[in-house]
Amino acid sequence: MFKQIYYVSNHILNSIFYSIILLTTSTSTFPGRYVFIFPPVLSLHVPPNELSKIAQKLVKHGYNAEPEVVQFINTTPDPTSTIKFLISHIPKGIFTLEMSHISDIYGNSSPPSPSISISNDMTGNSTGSGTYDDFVSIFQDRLSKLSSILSNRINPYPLDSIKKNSGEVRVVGMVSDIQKTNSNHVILELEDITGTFSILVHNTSEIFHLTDEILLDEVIGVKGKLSSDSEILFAEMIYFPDVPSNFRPPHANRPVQAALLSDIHVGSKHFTSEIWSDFTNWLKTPEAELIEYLLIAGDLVEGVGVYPGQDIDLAIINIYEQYEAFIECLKDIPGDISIIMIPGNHDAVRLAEPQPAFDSEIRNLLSSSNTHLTSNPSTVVVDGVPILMYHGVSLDEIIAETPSAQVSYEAPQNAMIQLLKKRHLAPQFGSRTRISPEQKDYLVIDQIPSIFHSGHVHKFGYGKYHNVLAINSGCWQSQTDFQKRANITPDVGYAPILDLDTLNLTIRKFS
Ligand code: D5M
Ligand code: FE
Ligand code: ZN
Repeated sequence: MFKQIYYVSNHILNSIFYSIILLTTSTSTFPGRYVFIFPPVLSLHVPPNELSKIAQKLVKHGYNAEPEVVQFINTTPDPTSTIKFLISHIPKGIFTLEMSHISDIYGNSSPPSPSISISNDMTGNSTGSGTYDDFVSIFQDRLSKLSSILSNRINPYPLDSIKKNSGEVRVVGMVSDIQKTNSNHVILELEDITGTFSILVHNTSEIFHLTDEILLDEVIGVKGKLSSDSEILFAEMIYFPDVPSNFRPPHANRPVQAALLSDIHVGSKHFTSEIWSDFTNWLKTPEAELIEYLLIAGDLVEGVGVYPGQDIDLAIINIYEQYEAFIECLKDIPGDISIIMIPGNHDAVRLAEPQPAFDSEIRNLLSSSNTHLTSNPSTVVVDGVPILMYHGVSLDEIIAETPSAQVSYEAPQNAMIQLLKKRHLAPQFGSRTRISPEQKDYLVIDQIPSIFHSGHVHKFGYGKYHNVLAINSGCWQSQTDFQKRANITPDVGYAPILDLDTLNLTIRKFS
């Protein structure tokens, strides 16, 4: 736990007030950043961290642990029992717990949790009232979590003490400004809890291409040399919080499968009901007998009033009737399959992320013995396999702002991989993606998942990054007039089927 003065730059305050404007308006246009000037220094308090409590318990038993292990323990229903279970199974002579040990232990024994556990569900826990303190808390939580990941790797100096050094220094901070100089170098402004510092990335340096990937408000690390007057740092290395390249994704210890879907859009004139029926009929065949889980990453229904003139695209104009029609679609799914669902931007919840899993009226409609509703985002652990579910609204922004041709609607998995590198689901604050101020930042990717599952862009794609499988599962809605005008050809009727024991993917396409 720490209590300290947090230096908040004008940039963050600008974003805060810009976001208040976003949260209190329902316009679908996105004007540029506003400029406000505020005093720089605030006093804040941070609540004790669950993760540090777990780390302390492990230390009491004589063990250290990788941050990912602590995060994993935190996602289990009863962290104290998990710690006892792990300690009783860890081989003699090992005193630092790594994720590989966790996989080995769970590979040989049953996990001490039910086969579905959901972490990070913020439904009913929203604390965001839009006050100034909420905005500061969410930034402070983001900075503290992401800088602790980086600090373990590069052992940085606090930004306010850099000038006392000379030669090589390492720093970690949140990107509060990005400027191109007249000579085409990039100057990044970083800030931490002690102050700010300017970093110059020279256009001839080997790392210059990385500046294309950097977004405002993400947390990065930099190693470099100080200028002779110690006023600026010349970057030689840039570090993202990232997924370690040797990450070993937890897997199930029995043959069992999950189907990953997204963007059903029931209620739209373009919902492809016949293709859906082909899929649900296939679920009843022997080929699908190992499927025990169905995960849906949002946009369950088409919604109402989502964009101007949406009425002409609606087959069902009442939102409750849309959910009733959606439930009829779910009834075609065999009853022994557990269905886990998060909302998307077309669903009947607030647009600002994290999005809670529906109000009570719609929860009552959707609830049944085999359905599980959870917030967007959530990490859902099925048979020991952590699956990060995020609808994917920020993917539009990542695709628009990343110059690389690799990051495009044709390869949505590459935009998802950018989010994994940044360990944050919507890095840029106050831009297109709306973010609700909460005491903690639910959009930080705390626990590294085996699978990262999104939708939203209506394009199918998958790819591995440092052993994490990123999957965007397309949609069940044929091309809308908007998409025709924007030249978007949606990928309809894809059902990626995941083997939870091998983490192999089989693609089923229905038409
Ligand atoms: O989003 C489906 C995809 O289409 C996603 O990439 C956003 C894009 N889209 C859809 N409607 C619009 C409008 N009106 N403006 C800009 N981009 C849009 P979905 O969430 O299913 O609507
Ligand atoms: Fe959608
Ligand atoms: Zn969407």
